[in-house]
Amino acid sequence: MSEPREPSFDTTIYAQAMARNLYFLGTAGSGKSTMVYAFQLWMNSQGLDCVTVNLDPGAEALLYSPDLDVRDYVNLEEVMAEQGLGPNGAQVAAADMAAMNAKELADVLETFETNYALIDTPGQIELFTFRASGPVLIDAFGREDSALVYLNDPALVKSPSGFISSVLLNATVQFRHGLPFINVLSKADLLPEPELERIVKWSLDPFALYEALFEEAATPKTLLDVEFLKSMESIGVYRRVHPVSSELTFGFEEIYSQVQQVFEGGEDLSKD
Ligand SMILES: Nc1nc2c(ncn2[C@@H]2O[C@H](COP(=O)(O)OP(=O)(O)O)[C@@H](O)[C@H]2O)c(=O)[nH]1
Ligand SMILES: [Mg+2]
Repeated sequence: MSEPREPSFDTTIYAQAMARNLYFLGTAGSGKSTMVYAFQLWMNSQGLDCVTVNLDPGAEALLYSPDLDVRDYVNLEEVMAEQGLGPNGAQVAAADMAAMNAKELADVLETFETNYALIDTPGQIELFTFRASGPVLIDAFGREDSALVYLNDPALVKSPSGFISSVLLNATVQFRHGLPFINVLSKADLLPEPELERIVKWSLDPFALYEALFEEAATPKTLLDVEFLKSMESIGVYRRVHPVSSELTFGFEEIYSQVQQVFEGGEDLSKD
């Protein structure tokens, strides 16, 4: 069994779709697919038009019915059987195959008359972020009209050092994709109110995070965490997190307002 080789992609930029593309990214299980579903319901309840796109060839049971679905182009089971790959190798090969279908997917996306495409990305963040396939799909769908919605998992950000790890990871995602970035704290319903407030405060005030780091433990690693934090702050990737619960439909107004600021400087498309 051999490691799948990354193919070379034609980097010609395809025709751009009209919709604004929101890519939901985050670690496995951070709540991307659930948020795409819940955000679509919320947008529709506000009279806002959107479509959903699934870019995860390995998605098993989705709550929403994607308007555009990569599984119609790439079948993970077939990739495993035909290429003799295990589940991880097949995910990598399938991500590359999704990118090889980028033009076809973009052509379909372009036919939707809608304002927003809510785009669900593969479970494992590295597939969309570190293989060429993510950027290839973003280009095909129209890079100009794109933003990232990054989901920070409460399981990681609830400790001060975990919060730093999450900032490092989302900084990597920001560098890799170079797109406007909306920073979400997902599954906010799982955190008691004081804990939620503490995390939001850390995201607004790095000094509060320094203090919490030293309260947590003062080890040689703490000093490293502080150095990481200082550099993230100085390069401008340290951002406020916006709590969201897909379970309780909480926080979506704020995400939508962030989206509008990214694309319109605040103008509301629903008022057209
Ligand atoms: N309590 C709670 N659970 C959530 C929320 N969003 C997602 N989940 C759960 O988290 C798990 C992973 O969600 P999923 O959307 O599949 O994550 P993905 O891998 O990032 O697409 C599932 O069991 C979801 O039911 C939320 O807002 N609140
Ligand atoms: Mg998912």
